[in-house]
Amino acid sequence: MTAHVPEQTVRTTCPYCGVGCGVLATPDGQGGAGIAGDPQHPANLGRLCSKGSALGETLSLENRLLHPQVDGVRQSWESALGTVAGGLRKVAENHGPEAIAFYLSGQLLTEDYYVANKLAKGFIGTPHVDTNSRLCMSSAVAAHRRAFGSDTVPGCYEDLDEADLIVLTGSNAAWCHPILFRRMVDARARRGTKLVVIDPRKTQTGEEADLHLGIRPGSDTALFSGLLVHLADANALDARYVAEHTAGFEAAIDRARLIVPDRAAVSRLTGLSEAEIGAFYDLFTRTQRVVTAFSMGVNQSAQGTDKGNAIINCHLATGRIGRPGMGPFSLTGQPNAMGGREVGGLANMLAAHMHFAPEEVDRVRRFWSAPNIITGEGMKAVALFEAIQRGKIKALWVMGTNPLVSMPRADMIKEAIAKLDLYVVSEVMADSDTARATGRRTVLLPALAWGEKDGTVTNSERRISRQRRFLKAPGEARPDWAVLADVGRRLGHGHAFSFTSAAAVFRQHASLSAFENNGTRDFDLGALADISDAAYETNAPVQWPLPKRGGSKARLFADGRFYTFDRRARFVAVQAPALAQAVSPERPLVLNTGRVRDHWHTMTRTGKSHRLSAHRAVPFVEVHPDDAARFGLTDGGLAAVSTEHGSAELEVMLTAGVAPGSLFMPMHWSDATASKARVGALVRGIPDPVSGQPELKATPAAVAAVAYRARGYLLSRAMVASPPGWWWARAAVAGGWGLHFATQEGSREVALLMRGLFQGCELAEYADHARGRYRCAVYDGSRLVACLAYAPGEARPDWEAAKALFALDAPETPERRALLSGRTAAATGPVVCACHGVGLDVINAAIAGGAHSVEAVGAACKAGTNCGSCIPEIRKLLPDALARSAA
Ligand SMILES: Nc1nc2c(c(=O)[nH]1)N[C@H]1C(S)=C(S)[C@@H](COP(=O)(O)OP(=O)(O)OC[C@H]3O[C@@H](n4cnc5c(=O)[nH]c(N)nc54)[C@H](O)[C@@H]3O)O[C@H]1N2
Ligand SMILES: Nc1nc2c(c(=O)[nH]1)N[C@H]1C(S)=C(S)[C@@H](COP(=O)(O)OP(=O)(O)OC[C@H]3O[C@@H](n4cnc5c(=O)[nH]c(N)nc54)[C@H](O)[C@@H]3O)O[C@H]1N2
Ligand code: SF4
Ligand SMILES: [Mo]
Repeated sequence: MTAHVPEQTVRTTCPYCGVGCGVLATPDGQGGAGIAGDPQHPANLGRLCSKGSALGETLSLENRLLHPQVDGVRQSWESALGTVAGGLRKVAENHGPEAIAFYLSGQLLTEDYYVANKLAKGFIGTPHVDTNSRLCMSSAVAAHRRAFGSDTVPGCYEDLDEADLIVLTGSNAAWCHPILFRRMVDARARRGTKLVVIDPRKTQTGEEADLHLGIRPGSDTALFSGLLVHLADANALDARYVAEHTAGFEAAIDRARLIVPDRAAVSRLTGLSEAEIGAFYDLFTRTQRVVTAFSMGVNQSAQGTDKGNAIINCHLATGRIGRPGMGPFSLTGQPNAMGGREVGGLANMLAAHMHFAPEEVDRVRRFWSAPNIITGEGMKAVALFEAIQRGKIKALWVMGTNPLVSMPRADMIKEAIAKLDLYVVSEVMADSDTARATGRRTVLLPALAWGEKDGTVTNSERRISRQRRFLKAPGEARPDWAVLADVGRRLGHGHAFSFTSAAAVFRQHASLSAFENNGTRDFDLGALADISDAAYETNAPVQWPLPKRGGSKARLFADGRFYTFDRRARFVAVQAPALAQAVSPERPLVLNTGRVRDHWHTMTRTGKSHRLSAHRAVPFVEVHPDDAARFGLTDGGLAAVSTEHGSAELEVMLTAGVAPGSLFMPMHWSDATASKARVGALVRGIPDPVSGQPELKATPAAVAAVAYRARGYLLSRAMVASPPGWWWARAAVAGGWGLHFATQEGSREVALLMRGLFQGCELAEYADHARGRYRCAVYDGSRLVACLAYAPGEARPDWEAAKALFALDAPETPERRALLSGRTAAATGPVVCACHGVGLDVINAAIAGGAHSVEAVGAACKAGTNCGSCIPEIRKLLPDALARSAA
């Protein structure tokens, strides 16, 4: 493919999910850029999902952190880094280096991560370096290490193209790995690949499946133990493979039989019917080319490591690993989750896939010439923040993550941070919840963002791609690696931190991976150890291992040799599922949490895009209609969800997609974007005993309706803070910001408030105070600067039409009237297609008008014709709308 690429276009990599799509960015010279998929990148071959396509809308400098600050006061870098280095030195002197901790992120570039890890573990001498990857894939890492002796993802994306059966468990790939999911759907069209989705919720991914297994939360080990038993009983084992390349089969199968002696036991534990279980087991048994891909429903569990091993056991038992179209496949979440593992960013790793065997510690010590090298594991995220709370840790440096939102028991995290003697945050945004928290001394360090910095990331299939700079550095922001190196020099380690470029850091990282390796470690980038600056600049995406001699490998373990001492893989005897969710009469429901299609995590970046904010504009909780009836909830009304640890107020979304007894809440809203919707505050987070990854998908919870007098929205050009005591949620809209609110105030008070807020502007008002109704439009000359609607009751007024008028800037008279009357012709319904802004009503109208396929809908109204992320939703609408129009 040699499509014309303009000269100023830069090849880079999407900063969102672990699919790792290639992006072509063409700067517009004014701080923005045109964005397109890179047809040459093997992960996406030119495609981008809704989030990737909207990257250009997230580049504004609004709310960016652009200058260093100490205790809220702007400082020079010199002074701020003096405070950091001085503070670290003081804590180390008074309390020992182990009183210092780093909390890093799978969104840092490998180069940033490498320098942070080296500084902390080699030179400051603290083992307490953990990362948000603890919350993300540390159970997959632990399962890999138990089974393979190394943290190796054996397969590659082509295996998804070549599989005949893809089992997705604990993964909503249609929304969370959309471009990979499209490859799976393509495989189905091309070769009839079957798709089995295992998830207590019926997500968009489940909607697309040939078989959806709505298992009871946490029961994956029972299902896969049952599968192992079935494979044995059906004579479907690869006995030769098991004998020659593995160990521990007997113990594993004995345990599996103990957990699930028969099909009825599987049914009892998983809540599935024996027919459903039989259908899955038969499919798995008779299909040779099977990929079992897993994600957070497996990892974010108090039993996540066992879940991973229960899956891997079935692949080892059938020898379905390391060959085309088959294997267990951990889908990594963050763009550089894999890179973090490579540098050793987790508290139980040292560096370059080495751990704490004495010879490994010695090897890294010699390579780094590190005087203070640590000799054992540090505390993992949950324990680490508990130690801060107990006063054991005195200094914390947070980089590239927003733990006040994303950590379990997040209210405790806030209290803990307040106790720190030194709290350092490296951030791109000034208003993240974590950047707004304070310790006794707080230092904010501005980081360069995507598009402004250079480095590498590694995706789910071990492919290293370059992120390249295409924008000028704004304000005083700097690359994270350079700031860390600066602090290393200030602490007296000039020789070890003399890096002058990202390329120089990368070379050292690659050299360490190859140092005294000789094939003993899976992670080896020897071929890149001497890469020149020029080659680093132009390097094409490449998969590891990449040893000095011998090329890159798409798949590992093809020879049946693993990284254990006897080169055999290990079966693991897993524990019975821990299903006691401890629901009680006070908290009778199980709260599941996760993601939506168009937002990324705590929304610091996707929250800037009005297209991405349109799909789900308010924080919500999914409730089954039976539970809604039981607890007196209505669709679209507000409800309080509470757990032992905290509470939130959210809009109720009724759906049969969640099972009765379960709730689902997205993780995206923070104190910066909603009054009370931080997921982390509610979640219990019991850690898995092996990996330390906290359970984020099953917390006992209660739900109750919350009544406000009225609801409404405010659209404004500049951000307006909600008055205290109101329920609110903010979303970007075309031309400004939108606020959905609920309040106990009456319409008269709200009218007064608007007049006060917009003094000096002209207010056009419609008021019917007797019926508690109020609307107003605020003009500055001919320019519409704000508009508000307020109506009694619990239904959220639809703002789609007002949003369309607001986007116009200076509306004409008919539109001005429409704003006040609330009657507008062009109702479109909630947005389904983010790329073209096509609403539900428009799509339903197209279907009613004869568009009876996804393609026909696209031809009629453009929905689904750009990135395709909404195609599963459109497909779901087809039968519904057709049935309705037939009725
Ligand atoms: N749009 C979008 N995409 C993203 C991200 C984002 O923020 N937004 N984040 C990225 C990151 S970092 C990650 S980690 C990935 C996460 O990607 P996914 O893991 O696909 O996403 P989640 O929504 O967290 O959880 C997946 C599913 O696990 C199910 N689940 C819950 N409990 C169980 C259980 O006991 N067993 C099983 N089998 N399933 C269960 C949930 O119902 C949920 O549908 O997404 C990445 N991609
Ligand atoms: N309840 C619940 N909690 C969860 C999850 C869940 O499913 N349920 N999922 C968990 C998972 S899998 C994950 S991965 C985490 C994600 O949770 P977080 O990591 O907390 O989420 P982000 O919003 O991605 O935070 C990244 C931060 O880094 C900043 N940033 C962006 N680029 C840079 C940079 O180059 N340098 C620096 N220094 N900063 C930068 C962003 O502005 C943002 O504030 O959440 C976890 N928490
Ligand atoms: S699938 Fe979407 S979010 Fe993930 S890397 Fe590709 S474009 Fe980015
Ligand atoms: Mo993640």
